[in-house]
Amino acid sequence: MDPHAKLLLPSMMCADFSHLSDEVNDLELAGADGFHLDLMDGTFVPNYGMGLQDMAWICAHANVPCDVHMMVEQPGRYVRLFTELGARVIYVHPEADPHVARTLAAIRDAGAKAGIAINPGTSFAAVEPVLPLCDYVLVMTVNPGFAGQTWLDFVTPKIRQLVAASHEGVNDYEVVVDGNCSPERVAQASEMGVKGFVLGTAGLFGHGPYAQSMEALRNL
Ligand code: S6P
Ligand code: MG
Repeated sequence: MDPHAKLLLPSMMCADFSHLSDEVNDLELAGADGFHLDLMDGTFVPNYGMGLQDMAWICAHANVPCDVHMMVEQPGRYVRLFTELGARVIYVHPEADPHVARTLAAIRDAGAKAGIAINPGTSFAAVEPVLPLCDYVLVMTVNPGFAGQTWLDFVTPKIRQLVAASHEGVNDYEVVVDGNCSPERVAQASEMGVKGFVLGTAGLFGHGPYAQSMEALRNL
């Protein structure tokens, strides 16, 4: 596989749940590299989603890996639940977990890839100590909880810092961005060295045939 290839990850909270099976098939045929599954508890973020049954169904039926983005308080409680569903990556927010180092180690111990997801207001310095424990770093470019928001420009310098530190010394992780990944933003972030893109309403859903959008994004 091309080491510079992008990871294109449809955000399934944006899918049409009245045709979930077709959505999964169509997105796979269009070249999705994995599915991004958002879990929200109504406390860490002011929204609820996705249903556990829907997440389990997608994990069981998908032919590509599933990544779980836990926007919940004390995410360590649910690591086993999602590794048992077969998640490839489990992302936890350090803002929701006073023992995030322990949780990241538990994710790896359970056989999944460990990820942190970072709120727009959380600095590079705040997560630097735990970067050696991460396989992926998910940079939120919007405040987590909702699709269809605007990219926050003040996050861009932090993306550069995280990319610069990604394969340096004891660090070995890939940077993924989540929130308003439009074709313009994907092109900019890719130029900066970002590997993965969570695709919602800005770049994939509601823009015509998935294969066409995905091919255009991949070739940017
Ligand atoms: C919610 C969640 C995200 C969204 C995605 C939507 O914060 O973590 O994964 O589903 O960001 O993308 P878009 O293009 O609608 O902003
Ligand atoms: Mg997400």
